[in-house]
Amino acid sequence: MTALYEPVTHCRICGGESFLPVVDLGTTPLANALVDPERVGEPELAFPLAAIRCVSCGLVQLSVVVHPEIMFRHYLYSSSASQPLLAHFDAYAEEVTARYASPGSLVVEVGSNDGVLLAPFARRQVRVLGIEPSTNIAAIANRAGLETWSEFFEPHVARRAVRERGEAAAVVANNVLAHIHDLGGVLEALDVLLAPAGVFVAEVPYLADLLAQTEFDTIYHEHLSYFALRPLKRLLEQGGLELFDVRHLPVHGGSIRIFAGRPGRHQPTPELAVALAAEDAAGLDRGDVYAEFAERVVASRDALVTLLSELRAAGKSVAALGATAKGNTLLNYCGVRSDLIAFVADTTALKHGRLTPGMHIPIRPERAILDERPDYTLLLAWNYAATIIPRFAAYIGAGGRFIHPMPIARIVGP
Ligand code: DWN
Ligand code: ZN
Repeated sequence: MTALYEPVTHCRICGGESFLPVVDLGTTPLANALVDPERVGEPELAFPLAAIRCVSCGLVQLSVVVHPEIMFRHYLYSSSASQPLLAHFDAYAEEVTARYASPGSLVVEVGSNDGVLLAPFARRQVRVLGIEPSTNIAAIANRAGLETWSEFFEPHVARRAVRERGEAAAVVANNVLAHIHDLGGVLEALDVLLAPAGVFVAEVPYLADLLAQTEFDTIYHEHLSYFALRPLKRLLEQGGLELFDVRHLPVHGGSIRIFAGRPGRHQPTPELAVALAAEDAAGLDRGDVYAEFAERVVASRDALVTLLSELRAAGKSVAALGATAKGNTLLNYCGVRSDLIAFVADTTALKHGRLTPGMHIPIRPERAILDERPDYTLLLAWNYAATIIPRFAAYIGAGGRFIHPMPIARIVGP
């Protein structure tokens, strides 16, 4: 791929060439391309942001693929900045170790970010290796003693891992399958890397939740695919793996953790059959389900813009919490600039002092909410509302209120 982006002409799972529209969010900058204030006059890269659905296998996907080197070589999202993820990944490592690994066996993580999951595996005496294309983020993991190769997960990287470290008892991949265009290459690499009884464990945001909760903000250029179980099952089978278990999790607005292995190695669970039946019943193959989703997206945008405009007219101050990737879809699609939101607070040091892409709202440390006490705070990290709101009891006690934007903007609080 040499151009900055390419249109999708063939489905990345089944090769189908026929697509139906799902939703069109306009042309937006990259969700994690935060702007240096000194370069604010320079043009920003912006790309079409629309989701389409493959008529043949049902995979919902973006209509374009932006070159991964542009999006992922230097990255500003660090998993460890989100405190609730630490407990999530500790429990994850516990489960995978108990079921599939033992002290000394190898666990490889694809898209291992700053090592937030490698660390709890390492604490359980498992040998770990991270594969993470972002050089700046991989360096954080390496500094912490968690060996991480700054690479995309490709067959030649898997061959090197086997040569140098041996076959893997488990390969884990969290919130990364959606970022990868060449899924066939991932399956090929897994075939190289997994031991005969090895297990592939992946977490992906679940399409059924995205649709049911109108989570349109989770659509951005990094997320090329929006997975349901049926297309995933097909993808795995094409690559010589069998889906044998699944768990539905609340993380990131609703995700699934899937388990796959070589055919016949692991008994398919009753939970998988139940989840597949529930998915079939949800109508993910029905056009009206998507048409109604697209209508709710417009209504959600209008409700947010109306609420923020009314608050401004009433002289209220408004900030936001969480300089999230999804927040930048929301702000750009809704056209929310610094006249409506004064600043965005975030725990990630790498993001401080920069401006949000497109809308150019300044990003400040999280304590700015407590220092400035805006009348209202828009939760751009709404997926963490259950932990953020109690942490800000003092802010609420002093009269501050949060706005939850999903599925439709509403003021939350006592
Ligand atoms: O797939 C992806 C997901 C998993 O993570 C990526 N492509 C990028 C990223 O998406 P996101 O930025 O929408 O994810 P989060 O996890 O909602 O980001 C949380 C952001 O909010 C971080 O920048 C940290 C910040 N934060 C905060 O300021 N206070 C988070 C919490 C929990 C908090 O209390
Ligand atoms: Zn397809």
